Amino acid sequence: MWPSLRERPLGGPPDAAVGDRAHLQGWCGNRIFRRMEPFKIKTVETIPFVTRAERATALAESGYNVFNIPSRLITIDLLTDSGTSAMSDHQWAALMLGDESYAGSSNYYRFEETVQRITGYQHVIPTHQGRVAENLLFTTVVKEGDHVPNNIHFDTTQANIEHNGGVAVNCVIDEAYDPTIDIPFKGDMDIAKLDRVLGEVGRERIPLVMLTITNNSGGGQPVSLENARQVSQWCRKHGIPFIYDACRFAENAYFNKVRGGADGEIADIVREFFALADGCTMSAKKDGLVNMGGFVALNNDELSTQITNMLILIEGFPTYGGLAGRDLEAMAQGMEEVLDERYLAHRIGQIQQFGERLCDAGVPIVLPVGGHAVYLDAKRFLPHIPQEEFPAQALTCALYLEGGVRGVEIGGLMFAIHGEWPELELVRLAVPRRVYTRSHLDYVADVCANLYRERDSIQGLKLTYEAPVLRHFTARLEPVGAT
Ligand code: P61
Repeated sequence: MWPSLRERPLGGPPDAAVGDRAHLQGWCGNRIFRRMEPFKIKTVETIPFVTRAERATALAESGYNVFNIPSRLITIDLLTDSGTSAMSDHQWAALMLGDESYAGSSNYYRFEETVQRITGYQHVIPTHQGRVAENLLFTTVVKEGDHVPNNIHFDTTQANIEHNGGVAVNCVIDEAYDPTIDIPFKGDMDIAKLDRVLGEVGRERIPLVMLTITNNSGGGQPVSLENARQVSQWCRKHGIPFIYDACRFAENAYFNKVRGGADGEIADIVREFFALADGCTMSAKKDGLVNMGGFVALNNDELSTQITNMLILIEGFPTYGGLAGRDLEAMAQGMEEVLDERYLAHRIGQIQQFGERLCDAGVPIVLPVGGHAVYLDAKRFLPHIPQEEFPAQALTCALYLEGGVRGVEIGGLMFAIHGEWPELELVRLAVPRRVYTRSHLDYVADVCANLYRERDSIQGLKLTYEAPVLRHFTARLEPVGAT
């Protein structure tokens, strides 16, 4: 049976130094990393504090779009977990090993060997971030009218597919669209929906199937190993390539260990996942634990050659791909560190606790708590704001005004394109890796709780400017009734 939020196992290896092994495996090992960071802090960065009046001015000047607010005016920045990690001492040391040769940098070979070992894929093509990996893949394989299924496409994959004339189709299980349904693997793909796409457009129109681990747009929810197996079998049966969007592959593997999807070492679970597919795109700004970096990894020789040729055109030579040699070294180190089970136990535990605090205050969030973020459910938080008035964006702005907290809207502003509104109106509070402590997140939970008590005073927004693609980055809005 799936236990209640608080009773849920968080996992984490037993700590031999602390004593009785059986006892530790029972509950103490879990609790250690739930309560305590498995790292010490070597460098600190001062947090900005700004007055409410300054925040109100910043918000109005930003066009009610927190992307336009300078970071010096943000107290706790939960806009994204992407590129915002703190690097370890070993990663900073790795930077000193940078070999900035144009061709054949030794850092590339370490990076290549690391990715090959972790994923099992043969060809490793470095890019400066995830969307370039997507761009390279989709410009090579997607033709006008092609359909690309995914559990839920992230906005950059969707935009890159559409930019090439393709159609991005979301095939996640129905439960993913109900924030109140609490099941362990809410990122799973619905195989019947894959069958439906196949029936409608035919095999020739599906150049690949993607699976996003964890499913960012649906609440950071994990995909089970069993589901990945089913997707793999489906793809093999129909001769369609299977590619992961692997940004949070280690968090996904850890969830499988603690929620009952898989056993063994994290590295082995990761390998088992990757072995089911033909390749992946990766933004290493997440589970690569670096501030910049990404890659495409593939087994197919011909596709890799085509992508490499494209890489030379838009990013750089195949042994650096838009990155400095030192960045490749730090990325290789980060890819190793993220597999540490103690690190993952703390990471997932920290976010789980953050979610529990919000639940205790009655704040509506997406259940279960995902891997890299807590998602506020704006439809339930602000039922008085209709979807056309961007409730999740209104809540994002209100959080900034209330406590200098920056989240990101994942709702109509991001996804209502071509006149269709998404099912979910969420505010994602994404937690950077190894950056904030529990007390920072307690502060954010208090800000959310205060705001929830005053929710009736929050007003909807209307657009005053929108760009044709990925409009949420640069959109400008104003409160309804402002003019
Ligand atoms: C994020 F507001 N994610 O979650 P790149 N796939 C997946 C991602 O989560 C992802 C990429 C591909 C970000 C950054 C971000 O509108 C936004 O390295 C599952 O960012 O190119 C990125 O990787 C792309 C935030 C991206 C946004 C777009 O915060």
